[in-house]
Amino acid sequence: MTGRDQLFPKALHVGCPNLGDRDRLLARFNDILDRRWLTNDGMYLREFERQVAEYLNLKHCVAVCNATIGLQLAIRALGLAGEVIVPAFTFPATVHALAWQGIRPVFCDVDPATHNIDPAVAERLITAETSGILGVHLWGNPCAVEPLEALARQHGLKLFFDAAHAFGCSHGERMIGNFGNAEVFSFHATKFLNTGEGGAITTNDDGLADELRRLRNFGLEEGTVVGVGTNGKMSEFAAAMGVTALESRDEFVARNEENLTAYRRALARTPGLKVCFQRVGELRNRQYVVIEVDAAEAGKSRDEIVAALHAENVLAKRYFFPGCHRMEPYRSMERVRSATLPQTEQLCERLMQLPTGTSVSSADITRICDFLGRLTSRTRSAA
Ligand code: T4K
Repeated sequence: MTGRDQLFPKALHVGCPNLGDRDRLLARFNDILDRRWLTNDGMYLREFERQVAEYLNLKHCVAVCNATIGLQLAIRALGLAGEVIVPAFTFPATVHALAWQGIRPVFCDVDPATHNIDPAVAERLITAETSGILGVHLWGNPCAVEPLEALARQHGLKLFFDAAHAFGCSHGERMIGNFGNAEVFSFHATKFLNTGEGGAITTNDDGLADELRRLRNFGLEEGTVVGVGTNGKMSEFAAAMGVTALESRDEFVARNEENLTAYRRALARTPGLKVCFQRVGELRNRQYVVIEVDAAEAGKSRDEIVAALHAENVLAKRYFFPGCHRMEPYRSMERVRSATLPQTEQLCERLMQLPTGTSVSSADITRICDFLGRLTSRTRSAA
């Protein structure tokens, strides 16, 4: 550091956890200790799964230790093989889950309006080797679900979604969690609703849910191993955090909405910085404040702005840079080397995320945005 005062003496993080009521959480932790039942299909696990299924209005919630394992279980339970079409504009976990199961990811470009997989491009990527499509509801915005469902039906493909960002979001009349063959949520500490580490697979398919429960628990069915399995279980402590966080979910969303509105207002006159995604008549959790930087207008690149924010202890993120197609082992794969993903490239270069959640106040946002205003106007007046 330079020795001068930073804008924030204590760092402001993207992804600082939202916490439910501490007293109720500690009472539940005590209850778990008193019962001496810490994991393996415990009372809190069952209650968390029941509440999630009820909230999302679906048949089965299979809670797991994280979304990455959840994706792997879904891939295996759906019997995927060969190639799966997936966006490169996502967190590496989405793609690693495929590769971990021996599947070749085929990267599909995204729609710049939603940042999600473009069904028209996906259609052109289907080959005899394709077994499925894995969409990502990035930032909690639903994928183009209906065109993807039509595509999957037409070509006999499995369709499932990485819904890591989309807990509490809806599409049309239905909650995310109900689409495709299965959907996978993350309850990692940085997510809108968290269990420390955690995730869940949701489905309305009874047979698939049974298989997922077996795979999660070493392939055991009523005490007998009936096939290969792994350990994907969620502990009672994580489930109790989930139950407690669910009680505060409306408060979390309200804070995120307020914060987003504050950013929108404060940045309205800052050229080159666009707050993405307007209000829509559907539920959104607003877990991420996504800013698109137009370097020509702002007079500074996205990376320069992020570096300037970091110097002030505002730990903005560059999700998702670089795209998965630019990482090993994917970038050396033949089909990836020849792929062109112009929209993905643009977004990887232009997006940044600013802090939000219950630990961020409107006064914090005013200071961040005033700083951004000064930063960009300084550049413009110097030009
Ligand atoms: N699919 C998608 C689309 C995803 O975005 C993710 C995860 C997954 C699948 C896989 O889900 P899980 O298997 O994790 O359930 C973070 C998270 O670790 C990752 O879960 C998340 N996506 C990704 C978008 O963000 P990093 O590498 O940015 O983590 P890190 O350690 O830099 O933390 C982010 C910020 O949060 C930091 O500024 C510090 C702050 N933070 C973090 C933790 C853990 C806190 O303030 N408190 C905390 O406890 O990946």
